[in-house]
Amino acid sequence: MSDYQAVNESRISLPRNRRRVFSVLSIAVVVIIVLVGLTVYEIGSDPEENGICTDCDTYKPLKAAFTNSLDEILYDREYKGSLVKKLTGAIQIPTEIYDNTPKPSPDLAVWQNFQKLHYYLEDQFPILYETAQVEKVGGYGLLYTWQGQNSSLKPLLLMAHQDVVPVDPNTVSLWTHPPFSGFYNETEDLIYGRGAEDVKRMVISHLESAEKLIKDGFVPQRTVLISLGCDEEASGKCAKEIATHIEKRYGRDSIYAILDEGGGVRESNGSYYGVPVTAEKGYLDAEITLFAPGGHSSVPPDHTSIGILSELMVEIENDTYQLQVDQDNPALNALKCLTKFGAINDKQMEKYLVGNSKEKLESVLDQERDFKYFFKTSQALDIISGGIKANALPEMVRVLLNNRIDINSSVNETLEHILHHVKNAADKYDLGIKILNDGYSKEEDAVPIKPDTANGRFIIKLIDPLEPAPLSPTKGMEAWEIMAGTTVSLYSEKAFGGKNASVYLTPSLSTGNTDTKSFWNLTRNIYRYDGAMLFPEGNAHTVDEKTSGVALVSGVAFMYQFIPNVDFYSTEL
Ligand SMILES: *[C@@H]1O[C@H](CO)[C@@H](O)[C@H](O)[C@H]1NC(C)=O
Ligand SMILES: *[C@@H]1O[C@H](CO)[C@@H](O)[C@H](O)[C@H]1NC(C)=O
Ligand SMILES: *[C@@H]1O[C@H](CO)[C@@H](O)[C@H](O)[C@H]1NC(C)=O
Ligand SMILES: *[C@@H]1O[C@H](CO)[C@@H](O)[C@H](O)[C@H]1NC(C)=O
Ligand SMILES: *[C@@H]1O[C@H](CO)[C@@H](O)[C@H](O)[C@H]1NC(C)=O
Ligand SMILES: *[C@@H]1O[C@H](CO)[C@@H](O)[C@H](O)[C@H]1NC(C)=O
Ligand SMILES: *[C@@H]1O[C@H](CO)[C@@H](O)[C@H](O)[C@H]1NC(C)=O
Ligand SMILES: CC(=O)N[C@H]1CO[C@H](CO)[C@@H](O)[C@@H]1O
Ligand SMILES: [Zn+2]
Repeated sequence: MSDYQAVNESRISLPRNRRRVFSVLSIAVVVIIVLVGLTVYEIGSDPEENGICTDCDTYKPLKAAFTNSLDEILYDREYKGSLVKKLTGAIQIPTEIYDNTPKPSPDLAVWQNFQKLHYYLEDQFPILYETAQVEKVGGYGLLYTWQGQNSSLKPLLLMAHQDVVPVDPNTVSLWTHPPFSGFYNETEDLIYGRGAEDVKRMVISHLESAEKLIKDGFVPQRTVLISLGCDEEASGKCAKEIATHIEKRYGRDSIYAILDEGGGVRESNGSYYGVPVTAEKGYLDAEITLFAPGGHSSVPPDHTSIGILSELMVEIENDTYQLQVDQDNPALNALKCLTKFGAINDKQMEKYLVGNSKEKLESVLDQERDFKYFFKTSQALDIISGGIKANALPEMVRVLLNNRIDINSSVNETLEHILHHVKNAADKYDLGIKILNDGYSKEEDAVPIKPDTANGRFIIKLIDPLEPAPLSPTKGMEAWEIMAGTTVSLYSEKAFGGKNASVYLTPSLSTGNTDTKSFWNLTRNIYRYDGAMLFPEGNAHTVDEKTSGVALVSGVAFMYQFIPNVDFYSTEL
């Protein structure tokens, strides 16, 4: 998953944070008892849980609509070996993407790797390639259309991305196994390599589940689309073109549901926790540049451009965003479950999560760096440059402020917050202000806020502004219920050993963004979830990235059940 859309800047390794977040959140649990009803299942509440953190749900298993190969997928050693081979082969093709990778072109080595991957996938999934239409979109993006029988039903869309973050050449020697060797240690059941977890495992599991279903004679009513972006870890342009293509073909609001990378299933203390991500924060990089007259530094003004910008930065950092706990925030759900099951041993927070003092809860959460940014906008000064010579006054100084926008806020509100401080500085030092919106690079296109003066001007450039994602529907909504019921059925009855384990689901929030940011026009039912058993120490984006054989087979098993279950249980067009 990517964290980041800004161009030309070094990446922040969000997925590492995010893993940590998941590793905490995904232990979140739920308790509400299932009432068996006339429909597939219904949700009720467990009276015993009154007074404890209860924002956790358990669902009745959906009887699998199609199970021909489920046991083979989960338990056949030979099958697993062949599946692992498919993944390691994909890892061996280094589809690295850089922030400054040029546009897709067959002449460039970086893109030739994507072409290699395409040939490889065609070779590995012959039945799917025979059955589905496979289109190249947005350069090296792939869109598979596995046509359903009934074209009046909205297609189901599975997403993943082919690209991986680059391996820093200085770290190659630190890897237990070379990053593009795709080494599988059967004793550990671990597959090593860049992309193992983020997210070639899902590329393989999407394609494999379709391949296997077709081979087993399953014919979908609802068309199944699989979208594989080619630059999710950079700008996500590839997936954006796929989204536009789908919208042109099927129209707005034309997709039944989307499943993409994000959350999975965790095992803890003998129970299983499914954590679909139903919310993503917004994003804004504000590049603030101060231009001021140069001159000899032996006769300086009292405050050079560097001094003025420094003061501004101190002011901005001193004014953090207000934390607000909104009942609709899925992170609240997750935290309640988490605390209840002892994954966070924070008695004070638990007390206020259960209690009804919103202010106390907010003030307690605001002390916790691991959790507070689920409930407020973050701001981080990440890049700085300016000044070129010891005896010359700096004519230009620039800083980049990275913001992750609270799901209850907006790009506008974030910009107003920044602008407030820039205005104060501009007033104090008599400077002009202009705002340069995303997509424009020329200063003459900038929106003037305050006229330039002889002292200089601020230019605030907005890079890749993105509003917070719409919240995806959860409890009681058909697509969620099918996803939840399939998870419960898989983990309580089949994986691993059919132990009648307890299975809980909680929605969750991500502080980073996935390719789904370009797909909001197509459906509200966007779930960043693949039903696979997560490998918590997956090390995405860093040294020794790895996934487990269990994650791989469980992901295939989930999709192998989910696709037919959607066909069988959905009633919405
Ligand atoms: C397609 O699905 C709709 C909705 O379930 C149904 O009314 C219609 O009869 C189906 N058409 C075919 C050809 O099966
Ligand atoms: C596989 O993992 C086991 C257990 O960690 C280890 O002892 C063994 O050396 C590993 N094999 C290889 C080839 O790395
Ligand atoms: C930080 O903000 C507080 C008010 O929120 C103010 O009292 C304090 O002086 C500020 N400090 C600086 C260094 O601006
Ligand atoms: C783990 O499960 C056992 C048995 O179900 C239970 O008694 C115990 O409280 C659980 N531990 C935690 C931390 O939830
Ligand atoms: C934010 O929105 C308000 C209300 O629509 C508008 O007046 C204002 O100009 C916007 N701010 C910026 C910086 O665009
Ligand atoms: C599974 O567990 C539930 C309670 O958690 C129990 O009611 C049910 O009888 C169990 N089923 C089997 C087959 O053990
Ligand atoms: C979504 O729809 C809006 C309004 O029609 C359009 O401007 C936008 O480009 C669409 N988004 C994508 C990613 O195609
Ligand atoms: C934009 C938005 O969703 N605003 C909401 C933020 O939260 C407050 C209080 O919970 C709501 O009143 C706003 O509508
Ligand atoms: Zn990814």
